[in-house]
Amino acid sequence: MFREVSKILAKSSMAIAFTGAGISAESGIPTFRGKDGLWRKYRAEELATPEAFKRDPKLVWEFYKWRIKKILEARPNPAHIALAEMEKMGIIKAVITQNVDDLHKEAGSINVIELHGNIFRIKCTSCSYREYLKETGRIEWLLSQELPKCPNCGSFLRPDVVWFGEALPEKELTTAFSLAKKADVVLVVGTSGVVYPAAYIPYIVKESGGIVVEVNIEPSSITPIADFFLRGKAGEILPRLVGEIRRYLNE
Ligand code: BV8
Ligand code: ZN
Repeated sequence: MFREVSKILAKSSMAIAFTGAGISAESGIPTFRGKDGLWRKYRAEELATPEAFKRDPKLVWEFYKWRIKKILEARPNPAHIALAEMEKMGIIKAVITQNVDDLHKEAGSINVIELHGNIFRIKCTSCSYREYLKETGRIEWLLSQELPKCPNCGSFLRPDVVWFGEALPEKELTTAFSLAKKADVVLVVGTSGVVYPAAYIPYIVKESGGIVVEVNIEPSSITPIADFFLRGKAGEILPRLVGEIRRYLNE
């Protein structure tokens, strides 16, 4: 199975990756629906919504500050690094991710499409103010705030991520869908495939005649349409794939 998948990836002309929370699990970041996917007694779905923010912005900010701190302690794991390798080898043309943890870019991936935003970006709830905290160096400031306010207009700031019930960013979504239409292979890594419209990506590849390769520790909603299901941890499977591809290319 590994050899066959490596050959398919090595010979592909337009392979893309589609990733979810599972690819960051081995970096110590809790997934959404796994057993560790809880924060206090809440599920992310209850807190990652505009209604929750309206009702209790302090609680929602506590949740996001907790996640920022977890992500700051995290490093890209061998799975993120393997995908960056595959991009360098000219195999993976883009990583389309549902994750907001910045770890694909930290691992060296260049062409990363963030469908659900980025936890290190904040935006104003009223004016167009937006800030990437890693650029402005204000992460510590943010973590010290109970209710961060816009420096422009004084309104509440919020994480620049897509909450449930909110539309995905137009540009990223259209780019992701058009890449999926052209892709001859999609490497689906660490996603339960339940969140839409992101979860359409593998279906679009399939419908356009592409091959679906899934890497997950257990079957997901995508598995029924997967041509190959590599069961296991992404941090173990992806580096093995890179090794196999290297061997195949050097034959
Ligand atoms: C929209 C950012 C419309 C925030 C996220 C009913 C009511 C209300 C809404 C809906 C509904 N039915 C459908 C919807 C739509 C809704 C949706 O799909 N809900 C689902 C839950 C049913 N979608 C939306 O609301 C979207 N917006 O539809 O708007 C609209 C349109 C136009 C105009 C206005 C409005 C917005 C969805 C985006 C939500 N934001 N994140 C934040 O992060 O704080 S989603 C969140 O879930 C994360 O992005 C996460 O990545 C994503 C998906 O989850 P997964 O990544 O798959 O993670 P999960 O934990 O589920 O799975 C982990 C997998 O990894 C597992 O399979 C596990 O086995 C595997 N794994 C674990 N360890 C490993 C591993 N695999 C490999 N190796 C390992 N080591
Ligand atoms: Zn403002």
